[in-house]
Amino acid sequence: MSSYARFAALMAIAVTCFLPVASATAATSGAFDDPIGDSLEYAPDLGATSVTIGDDETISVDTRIVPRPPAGWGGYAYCVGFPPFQTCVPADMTVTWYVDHTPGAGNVADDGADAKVVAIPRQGQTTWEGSRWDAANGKFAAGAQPLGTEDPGGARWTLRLPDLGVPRPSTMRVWVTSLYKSYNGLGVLLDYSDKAGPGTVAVDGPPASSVGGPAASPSCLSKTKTVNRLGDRIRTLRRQAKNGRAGAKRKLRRARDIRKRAVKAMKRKCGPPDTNAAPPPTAAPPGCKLVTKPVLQQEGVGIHAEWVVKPEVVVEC
Ligand SMILES: [Ca+2]
Ligand SMILES: [Ca+2]
Repeated sequence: MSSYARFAALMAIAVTCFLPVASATAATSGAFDDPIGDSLEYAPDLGATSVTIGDDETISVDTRIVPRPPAGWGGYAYCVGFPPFQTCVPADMTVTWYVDHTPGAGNVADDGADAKVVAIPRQGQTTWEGSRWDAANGKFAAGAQPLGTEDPGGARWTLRLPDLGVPRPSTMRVWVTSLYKSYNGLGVLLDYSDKAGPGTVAVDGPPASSVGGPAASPSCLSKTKTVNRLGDRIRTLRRQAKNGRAGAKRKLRRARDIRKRAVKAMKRKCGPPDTNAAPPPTAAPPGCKLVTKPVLQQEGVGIHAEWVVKPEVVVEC
């Protein structure tokens, strides 16, 4: 019990230290609070959270956190034996920020969350993951990696709004959950958590269409349409040739030649296609900047290939 008394004293100091951390009062920011002291062991104790939407399309979220024993921030759950013959078991610990920006969409089991950011502290290092709800597959799919940092009193991450699929304007709900799970030395499952929020943050306009960046040129879009139309024709002719329809083979050869030339013309108008499957960059090196540009992309392969022009974040130096 004496250790709890010490925690209570620490907690009082923590409350005094952490409560003044409030959000800036810019138009697009918000904050919500959670008491320090409602999680005294195992799960990291969440405090105040502030959310800031930058003019540069970034969202930054800062949460004050007090790590708790026995594992602190990603340490060991327990050790067996004595050094040097000691075996230590790492704790299974996460802090998850949920973002619900679109009503009626998102994961029902997570209260409608459309995106989330997870920090996984483990033995002195924190792994950061970002993901968005993929309705077609019924699961969160990995997205752009957040730029996460920690300080002695909490954790902070930054992402671009489009990386989380946040439309402008919209009203976001944000909440944080810290979880701790592990078995103790006797094989009993320890399952602890702390929850902060939700808080709401208004994301001001411009409308989503201008977030996508400049539109592709009309001639690029028209060339793309031509190539896709020829693709449709080739698929039809291929079926007809397979069924032995008279003249289909000759027409198919001709359509393929025309499509080849049309693809060349499309690439001239739209610029080189993006063949890089890597996630979009989240930060630009010094002297460069992130810009949103219409980029030619191929969806599907072989005879099912379709060309689309999509806004994409690229590094421009
Ligand atoms: Ca708390
Ligand atoms: Ca939602």
